[in-house]
Formats: sequence, structure tokens, C-alpha cells
Amino acid sequence: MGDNGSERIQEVLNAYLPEGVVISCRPFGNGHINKTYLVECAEGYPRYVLQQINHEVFHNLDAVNGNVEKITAFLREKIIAQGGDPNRETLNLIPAKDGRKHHFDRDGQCWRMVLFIEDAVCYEQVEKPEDFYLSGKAFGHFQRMLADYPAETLVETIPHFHDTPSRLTALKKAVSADACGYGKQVLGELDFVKAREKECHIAVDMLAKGELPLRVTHNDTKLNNIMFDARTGDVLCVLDLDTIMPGLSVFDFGDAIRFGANTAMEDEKDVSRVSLSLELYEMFVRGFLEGCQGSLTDTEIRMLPMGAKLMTMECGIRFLTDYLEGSVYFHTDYPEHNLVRARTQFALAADMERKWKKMTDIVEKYRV
Ligand code: GN1
Ligand code: MG
Repeated sequence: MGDNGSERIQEVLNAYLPEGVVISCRPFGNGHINKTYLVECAEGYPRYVLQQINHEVFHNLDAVNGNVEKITAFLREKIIAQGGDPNRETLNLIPAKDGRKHHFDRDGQCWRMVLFIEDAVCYEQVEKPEDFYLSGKAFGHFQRMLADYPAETLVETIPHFHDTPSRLTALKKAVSADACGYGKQVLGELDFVKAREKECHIAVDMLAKGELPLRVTHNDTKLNNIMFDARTGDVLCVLDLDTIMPGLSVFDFGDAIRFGANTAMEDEKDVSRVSLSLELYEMFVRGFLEGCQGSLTDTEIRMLPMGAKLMTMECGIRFLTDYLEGSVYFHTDYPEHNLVRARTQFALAADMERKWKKMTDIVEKYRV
């Protein structure tokens, strides 16, 4: 093989493909978690993407892999049944020669190989509002395709990930411990959270009461996790399935809004620049509801704006907690980075409150 011919990669490739078939294997894409390579083979073979899975981020690898295997197999069958192209509309795990879909090398590193999706593109950032509409459509479609998947059979690979009340409890603990002596700096933020404490329970309480259904959720609903068809420009496939878990549809929606419809960066120091772009919000709502095609319940649809606010509050709470604990979870570039991030999130949540009526009206407008 050509570039980047380390012995280890060669050994991994041999676990999947006949010897001599691989022409080159080179680093690919710009993911921050897993290491990814594009594999080119001799004539007659397709191209593949090989990934080394970061086990420092994903401790429970068997559970993560199990979730990915179950979901991709389910999607593949469904796409075939609907007359779609299963090789392009979902990720396809290639079994190793031993039949397993994940391969552990001699150092215990975990690998997977998937079919490379030809004639497709991926965008790092929203360049025009239309992109955000398409991303809503992709995640809505993903929700619809998995609407009849028994979510409870997936493993919650990051326990209590979007359990907002338990995130609040963690914040309270961090405040009483005040490990770094930052408590006095954050009194305003703590008041903001306290005033909304009851609201933090709404979604999980509704889940417990059966008013919101447990769904398969993606948990990283960003534009760069979608592949678009290079020929038609339409959405093709959702990527990055490592954080698939049982959860709430309104949170997948909400996290996309929190991140993508903010007029400022997540770590903007001037909070006056932070606001909810109603234009982008509307784009995403339209796309998401179109993609879901009636698979959400009336209550889920009604709760979409609350999903956006709760994801924003929760993320602010997590940043603030991490700040108080000395920034041990989120990567930071300077000591107050997490505090700055927490402030942008609370500013965004406050702006959502000001725009609440418009947010709910927009959802009503596109309800199908
Ligand atoms: C983390 O790594 P990234 O940016 O995809 C975090 C999300 C937060 C986000 C905030 C597993 O996601 O929950 O919303 O940072 N992911 C995990 O920027 O904790
Ligand atoms: Mg990602």
C-alpha cells in the first residue's frame, strides 16, 4: 500500500480485506474524536472508510458498537424495503474476515470499516439558511426512519446524558464544594438557573409519565454530521452514530437549535451578540417537521420550543458546573472559557423567553 503504511494499519486492513487489494490508506476528514482513513482498493472493490474509535471518549465500546450495529442494520433493511439505495442512505459496516463488525487490533484498539459514500459532500458550517433547513430535514427524516425502533433496547452509553435535573444536582454539588473558589463570581448565573429550576424538570417528568415517548436520538445534531448528494444537493445520510441512545426527540431538535440558530459563537465574550435567529429557527422547524412526516406526537411537536430552551439551559448548567470544578470535562483554551460559554447559553435562553410566542407560532405554522 501507499501512504501512511504503518504496520498497525496494515494489520487492520488485513483483518478486513484480502492481502494486496489495498492501494492506499490515508487520513480523511476532520473529526475531533475518532481517527479516520480513506481506503482505496484495486479495481472491482469499492472505496472504504476505516475508523479507529477513541476509547478514551467512549469507555463502553461494546455498548457503543452494539448500538451502531443495531441501528445501521435496521436502517439498511428499511431503506431496501422503501426502494432506496442502502449503500448511500445509511452507513454500512463491513464485517471483518472473522465476521465481526468491529475489530480489535493486537493493542486492543477498536476499528470499524464502512463503505465510502460516493458522490456525496459534507459541510462544516451553515453557509446559507437553506443549509439549516436541509439539516433539519435530515434529522427529522432520521427520527421518522427510527420511529418504530424499540428505543429501550439500545444502551444508554452516557448515562443521564440529557437528564436536566441530574445536571442541576451536579451544579449544586459543585457550588457547595466550590473547589476553585469561583463561587462568588457566578451568583448572577446561579440566580438565573434557580429562577428556572422547576422548568428543568418538565421534559423528563413528561417522559416518566408517558406523555413524551422514548425515542432513538442522535445526540450530535450538527450540520457536519450529514452527507448531501453531490448531484441533487438533497440530504442523503446521517453520520456519526456513536452517541445514538434512547432519549427525547425534542432534545435532538433542541440541541440543533441551541448550536445552529445562535447569532453568535458558543464562546462569544460579548453576550450582547448572542440571540436566537428566528429566521434560522424557522428554517430548521420547517425542515425537521417535513423530515419527521407525521411521526411525532402532538405533544412532542408542542414541546419542540421547550426542547430548545431546555437544551440551552442544560448546556449552560454543564459549562457552569465544569467551570466551578476546574474545567475537567470540556476542553478549554483559557481559565474562564467555560464561564464565558455558560453566559452565552443563559443569554440565548433569555432571548428565547423574549421570543417565546414567535417560537411557538412558527411550530404551529409548520405542524403537519
Ligand atoms: C460536546 O464534542 P462536541 O462539541 O460534539 C458535548 C455536547 C455539548 C457540546 C457543547 C459527549 O459535544 O453534549 O452540547 O460539547 N458532548 C458530550 O459544545 O459531552
Ligand atoms: Mg461529530
